[in-house]
Amino acid sequence: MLTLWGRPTSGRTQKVLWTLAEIGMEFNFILASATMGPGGHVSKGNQPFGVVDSAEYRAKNPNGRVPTIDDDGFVLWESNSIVRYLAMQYAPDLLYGNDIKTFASASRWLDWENNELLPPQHELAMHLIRLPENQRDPKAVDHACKLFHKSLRIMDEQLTRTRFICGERFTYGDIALGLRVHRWYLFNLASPPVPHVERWYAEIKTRPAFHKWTADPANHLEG
Ligand SMILES: N[C@@H](CCC(=O)N[C@@H](CS)C(=O)NCC(=O)O)C(=O)O
Repeated sequence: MLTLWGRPTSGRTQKVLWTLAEIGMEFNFILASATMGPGGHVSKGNQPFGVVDSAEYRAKNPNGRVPTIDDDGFVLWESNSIVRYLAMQYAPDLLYGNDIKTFASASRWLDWENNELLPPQHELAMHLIRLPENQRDPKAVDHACKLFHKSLRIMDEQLTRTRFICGERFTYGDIALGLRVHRWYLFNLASPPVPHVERWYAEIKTRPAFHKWTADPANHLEG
């Protein structure tokens, strides 16, 4: 059976959890982190889940980061690569229509999420939730909001033309963006008007797989 190391509050782990839920795969989930634990972030004095500093884990993932998977002896780290591996190995029809151009298009949005949405959203999580209040910086929040708004507008423009981010079918690209947009709306910040993103988000939220790990606000707002 596949084993996943990570934590549900990690956006990168969430990409893998949602993908596994779409595929409908059983797996072992081992909670692992150097920065967060059951009580929240270590900066508030909480104990981390650990595991990532052990020699056994470092032999699998020398970065000591999450997520990592072990699929019957095949070990893989880097969240985007894990999502692409799972899609190709277990659900090419469901996650990219078994079509190379659709695969590449979804891969592009997955990388875009990593490059454009993740960095400002990480800043927001730190300065709104995870850091102790006296270490939070409202300027960092403002700056991150501006960057996130710019990306939301880019998504909105794409979604004026297509039902999902890569066209008329759901792909693994929608998983990465869906997770970030869900977290964004849970932060309850002022948003630019993005009616096509809202229409798409409403549809994404009807997927049963979204409800398995991603929907729960605790996985986004606890820290
Ligand atoms: N590029 C790597 C980055 C991995 C990474 O930085 N993961 C974060 C969680 S989202 C992490 O391990 N944080 C420290 C920890 O939880 O110990 C990936 O996408 O998998």
